[in-house]
Amino acid sequence: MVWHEEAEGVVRVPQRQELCQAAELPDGLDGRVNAKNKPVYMNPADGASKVVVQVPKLPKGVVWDNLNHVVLDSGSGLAAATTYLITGTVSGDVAANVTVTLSGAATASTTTAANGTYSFSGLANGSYTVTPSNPGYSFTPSSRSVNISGANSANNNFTADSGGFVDGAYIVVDLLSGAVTELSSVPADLLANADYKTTKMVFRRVPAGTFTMGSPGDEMGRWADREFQHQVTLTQDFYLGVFEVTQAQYYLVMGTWPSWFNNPTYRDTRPVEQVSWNTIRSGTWPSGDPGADTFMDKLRILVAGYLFDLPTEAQWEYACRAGTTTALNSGKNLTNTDECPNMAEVGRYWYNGGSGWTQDGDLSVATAAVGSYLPNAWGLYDMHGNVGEWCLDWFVADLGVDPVVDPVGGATGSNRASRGGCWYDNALACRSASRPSNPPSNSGNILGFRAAIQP
Ligand SMILES: [Ca+2]
Repeated sequence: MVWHEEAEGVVRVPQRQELCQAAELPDGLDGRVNAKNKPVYMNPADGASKVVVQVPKLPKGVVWDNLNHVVLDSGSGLAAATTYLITGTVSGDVAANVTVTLSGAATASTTTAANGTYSFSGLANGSYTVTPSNPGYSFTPSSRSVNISGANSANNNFTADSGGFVDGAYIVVDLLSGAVTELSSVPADLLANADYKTTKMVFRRVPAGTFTMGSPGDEMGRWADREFQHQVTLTQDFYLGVFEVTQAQYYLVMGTWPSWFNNPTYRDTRPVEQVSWNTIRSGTWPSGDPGADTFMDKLRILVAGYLFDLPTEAQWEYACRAGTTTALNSGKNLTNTDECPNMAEVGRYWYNGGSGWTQDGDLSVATAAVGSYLPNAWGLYDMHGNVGEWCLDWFVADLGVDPVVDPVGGATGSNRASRGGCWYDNALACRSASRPSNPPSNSGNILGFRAAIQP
């Protein structure tokens, strides 16, 4: 008697029917049971070849589990099952793409499927802990202890709670009056009303949380010596502009039009560029307020009571990713390091208008009007491409692999981090993990910024 077994001692028969007992299944055959309770084994690579066999009773010691798999145990007299499954579901405010980690007798990590299900297989008897995590969400229970002792463990379920974050919390600053409006959801006319790109600034609350900064070793186009993956915990909520700061917004704060792409017909909703770190922030960092007469200093004076500043580099990547672990915050990876249709969806870069750049050009070339491409899951636009975005940090190439809390960059340095790539870049430079930097006095037409409100 030969059983079709997988490595973990589980026979997969996807209907709760009786088990084929005597058939030896050729390699590569998958099984199902037809309406007459007869299993039909069909080679997925060759739908025409099938084998029909008889269905006897389940023998002693063979049981169905909750996944309609047949499990052999030691009482069967057959091959003993030596490994097991832990399965469950995440539901509530988020289900798909939640990270679930396993610790204890073995360690592993997976992500939930579109319907929230997850599974760990190949587990020996022992004690395990299962913990879900997703930026911005809490889970009930926060973890589960699972003891595996001769059987699979199913229904290890969790409920996710956004804490209201899905509905968001927004701050709208009116640059003409200095008035601030706090909203529980994004303005319905965010894209249709040009005020939000000219006379007002819209900030979204970004929740405290933990994420993996850097790129996996197999990410196409990665910068291997400066994208080491490491866990970053941000302990405090902050706010981040949903758009890059535009030329009109910059004018209302600073009274100047410094940008290279300065055609008056198109300039208002374009991101400001040719602005150095020293001009917009200056002062000292990793601690200290913006310098006098910088953009951030003047904005703090115009709108009192809020700590307007640049984001730290870790805040920037956390917000850019919005829970994704892929090269782009759409959940997609690159298909080509240079010209890539997935990049073309999420921002202006060389191959969807950048290469046609002229100083007097319209919005179809060089920089795009902010908000012209798909936002990420947290409603932030142009994190990929358009203009590179200054961050607070002194740039440090090697951020290491150890977990860190509220990182603020190097104590000193020669360059400040400037993230996200720009209209002049190819796709690889615009990835979530890509880490350009520039001297703080640089003010090229590829560099702009996005304002944050620090806690
Ligand atoms: Ca950008």
